[in-house]
Amino acid sequence: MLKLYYGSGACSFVPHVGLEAIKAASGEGFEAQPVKLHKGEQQTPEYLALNPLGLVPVLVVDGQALNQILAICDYLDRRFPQAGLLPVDSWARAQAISTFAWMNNTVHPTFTHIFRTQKFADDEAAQAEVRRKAKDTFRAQLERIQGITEKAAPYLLGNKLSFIDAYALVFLRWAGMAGIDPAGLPGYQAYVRNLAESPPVAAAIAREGIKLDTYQPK
Ligand SMILES: N[C@@H](CCC(=O)N[C@@H](CS)C(=O)NCC(=O)O)C(=O)O
Repeated sequence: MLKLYYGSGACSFVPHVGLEAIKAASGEGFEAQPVKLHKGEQQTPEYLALNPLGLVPVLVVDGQALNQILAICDYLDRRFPQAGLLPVDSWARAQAISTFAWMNNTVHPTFTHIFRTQKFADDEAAQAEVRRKAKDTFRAQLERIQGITEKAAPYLLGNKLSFIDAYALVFLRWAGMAGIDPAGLPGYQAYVRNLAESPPVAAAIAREGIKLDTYQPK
């Protein structure tokens, strides 16, 4: 039995898409449990017992909790290889994980500096400076992802949907929330619009109740 704890529009979208692809490829279903991050549900004693870090995602497998996106996705891929969410060839897999790790350990925390700036500075002027610098850095990272999307066919790894496609979609939504106009990243935007029509991605979008266009000028 698989159960995913997710926050709507959060990074947990990455394993969420993976679970939808697994359901389509293998018939293995999952339970999806929303966690309202804006209401602090990730800090309840029940949730902290699952993940003491107070973060989504958590994947519960037969009653045991696993956290960290890379660990969850590696587990899902190894258990359900028929979904093809990561390459089988060792070198191609390592290259995919290289991009995946960069997204998780570099791009994602850059956005955290914009969205949850209070975690990084106490004083308001310092927070404004952290946010400004992180926005510039995030924008440059999105340009790099746009460069990767130029070779998408139609997915980042070729003809198979992978976890890194889902992460790329999450980042473009976050860009809009950070006041970065996705229209300024036209190749990236076109790739994401196309990706959103892939059935596993569309199913995760529908369950989370999110829209692609989040842009608000700031
Ligand atoms: N390194 C963690 C990052 C998880 C993370 O940052 N989750 C965010 C959502 S994108 C979260 O739960 N934030 C809630 C909070 O900060 O209170 C992973 O890979 O799972």
